[in-house]
Formats: sequence, structure tokens, C-alpha cells
Amino acid sequence: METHARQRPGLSLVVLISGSGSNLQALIDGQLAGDLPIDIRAVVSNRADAFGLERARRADLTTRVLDHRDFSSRAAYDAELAPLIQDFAPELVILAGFMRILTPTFVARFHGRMFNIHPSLLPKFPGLHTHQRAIDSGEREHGATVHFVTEQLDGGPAVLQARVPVLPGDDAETLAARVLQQEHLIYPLAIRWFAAGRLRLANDGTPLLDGNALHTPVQFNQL
Ligand code: NHR
Ligand code: GAR
Repeated sequence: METHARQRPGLSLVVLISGSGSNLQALIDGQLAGDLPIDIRAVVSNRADAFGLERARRADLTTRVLDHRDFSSRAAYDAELAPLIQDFAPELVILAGFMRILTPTFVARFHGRMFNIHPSLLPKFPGLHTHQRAIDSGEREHGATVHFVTEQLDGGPAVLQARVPVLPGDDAETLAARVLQQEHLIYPLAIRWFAAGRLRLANDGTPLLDGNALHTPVQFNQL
């Protein structure tokens, strides 16, 4: 008879980063706390100096660096990135502050199995510099969105969104910090749903949560 409860291995992930890796840290912390059933097989960065790599090493995770500057085209970079990831056979690929646009060929390979977290209330402000753009356009609310990645940049089906106020006196930095706190809550939650088999992308491209079509993302602030 077994005396120990056997730990289920958890959903296998490869996490792609470029920078600080605080979203990666939220996943590591959730896993260690026992409330996120994941197995981070590898952390891949396009920058050797990304602090997220240090976080990964501290957590004894496997790391890889694939520097985009060593490649002559996006296609050439992605042609090496795809098998690098595939070697770890992840069930889900996580973009966590990954700053390189991915080619349609790459995205197709991981269709329905790749999430991004984007620092805006999509479809508002796709692309870069979202916090400054939200301030400049006088938004009273801002936030972050978890979405399935498609070839349309930041245009894939959104599954979960968190809202924060834009406060008087905010600059891009103070606003980004407020958004990031919410990111650390909603990214683990979306991954928990996926790991539990509750969240998937239907063949017609609609996300399903518990079998119900999500025509608009779940609002975290209303849960
Ligand atoms: N790739 C595809 N095909 N689809 C998406 O939705 C993607 C993606 C790759 C990354 C993250 C995204 C974000 O959340 C993401 C979503 C990088 C850029 C960008 O312009 C834009 C959006 C995102 C990531 N990157 C520049 C580039 O030329 C480089 C900028 C830099 O290195 O600082 O790739 O915001
Ligand atoms: C996060 O705010 C994430 O949403 C954003 O970068 C930050 C990464 O922080 N992603 C993008 O802008 C993608 N282009 P982290 O490295 O501390 O997780």
C-alpha cells in the first residue's frame, strides 16, 4: 500500500520571457504553494540578461536562451525556437513578457495551446507602450488580458481580463505596477482553468469555459 499521496505531475509548460519574469514568478509561486498544478519544463528567453532567467535558476528550472540577434529573419528565428520548445513536449506554451512577434507558421504549430498576457484591456491598445497610450488617450480604466495567441498580434480570443483605475498623477510606471499586480492573479487563474480541462479553444476559434462560449472575456473583478 502506498503511504504517500502521489503528486500528480501537472500540466506541462514552456514559458517564454524577455525581461523581469514577474509573471513567471507568479506561476512558480502558485506551483510551490500547491494551488497551481503545473510542471514548468523550461524557461526560454530571447535575452541572456533577462532577470526572469535568474528567477528560473533559483527555482531549479531548466533554462534556454535563443537570441533573436543571431538570426537573419523572424522565420529563421522561429524555425529554431519551435523545435527547441517541442523537445520539452509542453501541453501549453506561455508568453510571459515575451517581446518578439511570432510568425504565422510558429503560431499554427501551437494553435489552441499558447497563451499571452497583454497589458491592456484588449481590443484597446494592442502592441507596445500600452500604459503611456492609455494615459495619453485619457482612459479612466486600464488593465490586462489573457488571450489565446493567433497570428493576429494581440488579436487572439480573449479569455480573462482584470481592470484597474487610472488615477490622477499616474505615469506609465505607476500604472504598469498596478496592472502587473492583477496580471499575477489572472495568469495563474487562466492556466488553472486550462489545466483542469475547463478552458479550451473550440474548432471555430471561440474559447469555451465549462462548455460555454466566451464571446467576451471573463471579468476578474466580477468573479
Ligand atoms: N505573436 C503573435 N503571432 N501573436 C501574438 O498575439 C503575439 C505574438 C508575440 C508576442 C506579446 C505581445 C504583447 O503582449 C505577443 C503576442 C511584442 C511586440 C513587438 O512589437 C508586440 C506585442 C507583443 C510582443 N515586438 C517587437 C518586434 O519587432 C520588438 C520589441 C522589443 O524587442 O522591445 O518583435 O504586447
Ligand atoms: C507584463 O506587464 C506583460 O503583460 C508585458 O510585459 C510585462 C512583463 O513583465 N508584456 C508585454 O508587453 C509583451 N509585449 P514580467 O517580465 O515581469 O512578467
